[in-house]
Amino acid sequence: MTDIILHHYAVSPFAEKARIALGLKRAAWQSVDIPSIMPKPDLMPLTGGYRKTPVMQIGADAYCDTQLIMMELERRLPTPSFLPKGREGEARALALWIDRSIFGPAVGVVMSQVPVDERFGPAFKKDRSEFSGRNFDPERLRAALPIVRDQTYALMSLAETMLVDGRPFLLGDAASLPDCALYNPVWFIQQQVGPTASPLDRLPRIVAWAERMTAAGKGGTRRELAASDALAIAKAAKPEPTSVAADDPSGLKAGQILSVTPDDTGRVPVTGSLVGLTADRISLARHDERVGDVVVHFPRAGFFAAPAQGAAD
Ligand SMILES: N[C@@H](CCC(=O)N[C@@H](CS)C(=O)NCC(=O)O)C(=O)O
Repeated sequence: MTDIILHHYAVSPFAEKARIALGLKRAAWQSVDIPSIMPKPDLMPLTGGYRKTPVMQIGADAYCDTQLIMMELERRLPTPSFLPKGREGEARALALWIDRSIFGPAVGVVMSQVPVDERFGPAFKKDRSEFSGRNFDPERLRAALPIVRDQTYALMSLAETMLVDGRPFLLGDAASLPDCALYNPVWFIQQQVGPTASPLDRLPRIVAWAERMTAAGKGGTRRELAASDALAIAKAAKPEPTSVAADDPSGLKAGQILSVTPDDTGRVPVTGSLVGLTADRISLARHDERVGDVVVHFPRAGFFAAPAQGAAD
């Protein structure tokens, strides 16, 4: 199989979701270190504008959003599986719920307590204001601590309840998609604030579960790769074949020029020619001088597709 390349940076919690998944699957993967703020000049040729972290590249295919990255990893490395038999929808829905509801307040818990400039650099606040569309103001963040801590507790305690019967992981004996999703905000609080920082001090089962996740996710081998080499790998490769479902209710057709945009943060549209469409994935072909012909894949949940004017590069 062509190598898995993860474009990411160390402190990114969504990247940690992908890294723990690669570890659980004992994958061999290559790591490209990207900036934590814009500009990201060596990522843009590959994604066509998608700026979030992480992005997974395999040859000339770029996979955006961990929702899709996890499913693609599952397809390519089916063992051990992240989708318990007969509970695939449940596993995916729970992971999406965690990503969408727990991550935000957990980030608030971190940002309201750490010295942001010192830890993430002086340009971080401006970048994240643009990224989120909300003013990343330290005073406002500090004032919100009691609220975000309370929300994080209320939401994480639902996961804590799942562990009350003694099961080692959220859906049973093996780590699955929701475990990787929950690891993201728990890891972020632990790394940035402390191993049992509030509200984790009131969630002992989650703290013990996180230790099990860390231990189980140590597999895998990581090799550093220069961004320029990753782009050269894309240029030398051909994208995987894809197809457009003719009966898709959206009415979108192969070859249509579309823009795909995340519905929440980092709303930068990516424009390309529609080459792949399934119930849960949308894929655009693009061309860039530095990478040649590439296909960028997005999940459909949480991404808007709309007809766009102009060329696909
Ligand atoms: N829904 C996305 C969320 C990714 C996300 O928000 N990542 C953060 C870092 S943890 C990000 O992109 N921050 C801005 C940046 O890295 O430029 C996913 O599942 O991958």
